[in-house]
Amino acid sequence: MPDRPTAPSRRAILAAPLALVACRGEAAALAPRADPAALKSGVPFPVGTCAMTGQLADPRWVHLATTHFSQLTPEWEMKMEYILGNDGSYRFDAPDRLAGFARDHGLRLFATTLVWYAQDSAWFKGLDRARFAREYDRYIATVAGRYRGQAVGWDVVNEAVAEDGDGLRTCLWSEALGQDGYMIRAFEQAKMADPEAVLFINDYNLENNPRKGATFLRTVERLLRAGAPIGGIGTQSHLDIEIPAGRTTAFMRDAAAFGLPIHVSELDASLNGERRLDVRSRTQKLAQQQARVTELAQAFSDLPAAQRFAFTVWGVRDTDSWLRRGARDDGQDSPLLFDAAGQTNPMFTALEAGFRS
Ligand code: 9MR
Repeated sequence: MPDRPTAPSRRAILAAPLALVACRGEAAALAPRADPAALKSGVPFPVGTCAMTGQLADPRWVHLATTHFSQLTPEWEMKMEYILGNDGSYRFDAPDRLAGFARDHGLRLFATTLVWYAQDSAWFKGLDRARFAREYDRYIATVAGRYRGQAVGWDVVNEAVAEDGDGLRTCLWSEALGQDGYMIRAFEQAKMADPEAVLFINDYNLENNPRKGATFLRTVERLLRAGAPIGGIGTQSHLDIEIPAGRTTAFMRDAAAFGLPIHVSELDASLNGERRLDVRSRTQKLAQQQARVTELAQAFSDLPAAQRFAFTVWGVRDTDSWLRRGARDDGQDSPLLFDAAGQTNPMFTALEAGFRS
């Protein structure tokens, strides 16, 4: 049997959630389910979520995370902001706990992130050129090396493309080591530190903004040509539910052309768009969210088996989401699979439908 199903038609993409509703009845399809079958069961690729140590003592979170998911990404405690102190010291207590939790519960560990424009360091800024490069290498070698044999993959470079998709971001790392240079170097160092891990370049808005998606893929091509050992493509998929049908499928097709494994690395789908005057009902927005999530899951499921690295949802319950913290939190947004009480949202059913179609 071929492992590559034929690509779904645009009509099938549009019809999928509707068909589901027709089959099961609208109320049944959308009603919260307290104890649904495990999301990961019967899905032929790892289904991930993210975690922070603060959640490990919450039995409801642990139940949901270990029942429905088979892979875990530390949400922030394996990043430089946690590991590297202002004096250049390293700390690994929290990331080690998360790695231990994954191991103890039979979950694959995926690690993020080694180099990110958004996380630089006052300590690095004080170093002369030669020391900067040495410490950059040492950071990657130490951190990636520590989880060698545990982490199946790393986001080596995160969010390198400019917000509007016009070129690359300038950051502490690019200024010291060159625009492509800092990325190539990071991949080379990570490869030496953990030769078995799949090394990802990861970014967001790649489907939401086709210009950014194209710049990202051109960057991947250029870095591969320069010899960077990129092993996979990460598309975060913080979905804009307003994008037209077909856009996510188109990006997935373009990304798949490299033949590399693909990771949907941080799916969430906020109900809050940019519209200034939005009179749509919550039901309408949820339907739009479901359609886009089903499309993404279907586009991923349609990849050749060897390219389906994992599909990760960025949090468990709505209230676990970064979108429900601080100034962003409107108390209403529902960007994830489970509500605050741990019952399924319609998005759960939409994801199931995409995985199984
Ligand atoms: O959800 C993450 C949040 O808890 C952290 O405070 C923040 C900074 O580390 O990162 C958030 O995750 C981001 C991810 O690492 C990269 N893409 C965007 C995510 C949401 O901001």
